[in-house]
Amino acid sequence: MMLDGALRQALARKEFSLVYQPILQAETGALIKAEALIRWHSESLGWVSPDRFIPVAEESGLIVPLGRWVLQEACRQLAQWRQAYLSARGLRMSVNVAAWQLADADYVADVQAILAANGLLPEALVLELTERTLIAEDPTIEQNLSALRRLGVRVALDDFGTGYSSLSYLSRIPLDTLKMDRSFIAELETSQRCRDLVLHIIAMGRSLGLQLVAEGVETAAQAETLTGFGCHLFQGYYFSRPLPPAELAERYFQEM
Ligand code: G
Ligand code: G
Ligand code: MN
Ligand code: NA
Repeated sequence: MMLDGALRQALARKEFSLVYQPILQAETGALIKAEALIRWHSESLGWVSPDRFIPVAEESGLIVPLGRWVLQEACRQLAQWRQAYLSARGLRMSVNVAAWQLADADYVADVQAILAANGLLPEALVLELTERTLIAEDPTIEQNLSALRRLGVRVALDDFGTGYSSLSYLSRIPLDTLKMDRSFIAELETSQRCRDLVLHIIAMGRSLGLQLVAEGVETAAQAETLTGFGCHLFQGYYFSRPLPPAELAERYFQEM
């Protein structure tokens, strides 16, 4: 397959880059985290969406070296921002992680080495996993997550509420953060059932001591409703699309 072939060469050809989407505090609008999102410009295929190539990389196993590159690049960028800007000192980096990466016996050591190489404490890193990652109930995945959590790395459950939701994850997996899927946020203003659901997801998450992130916030009305419900953090086009690093720095950090 064309895509698979091009993907195999893309790392060596340096065709990948990362953009960063701000995750902001609901009350103050302060930048708390940035989510690293991969982009691929292929010499032969042009721009290819991660929705297309991430599943291919997962099938071929290429996601392991690709995911390691993402983690290295995101940590390098975070360390650079923290060094260059006072207002970036408390910033955390959120990185998407696939099941294949977490199932790798070397993953914890890899993460530790990458953090150390960039002079970052584990607390600076958030790993985003989806419910899809957890349905495997792979003991290595759960052991790695527990080990990472004990080190101080933060763990977020992404796209929460879609697909394979099981409340058992909330008791079994050492989570810090729930990211409510944008499909719920999109219906906030039009569906009373959706409003009720979001309200109760937030209440449940808060009572478990979790941080709540609303994804896909696109309007002021959504942000206002979510603030009223007690949501902690916002991510979405209303605030910012994912940005190239220089643009994020220009918008959010002051020179020292
Ligand atoms: O940024 P965008 O909406 O195009 O991302 C599409 C999908 O690709 C999202 O589900 C996102 O989680 C996923 N994705 C983006 N970057 C990465 C990455 O570095 N690793 C993994 N595993 N998934 C990613
Ligand atoms: O699955 P995950 O949450 O990791 O993917 C985040 C994806 O959501 C990114 O590809 C990003 O481009 C997209 N995204 C971020 N904010 C919004 C938004 O406000 N609306 C929509 N439709 N997509 C968004
Ligand atoms: Mn994500
Ligand atoms: Na998501």
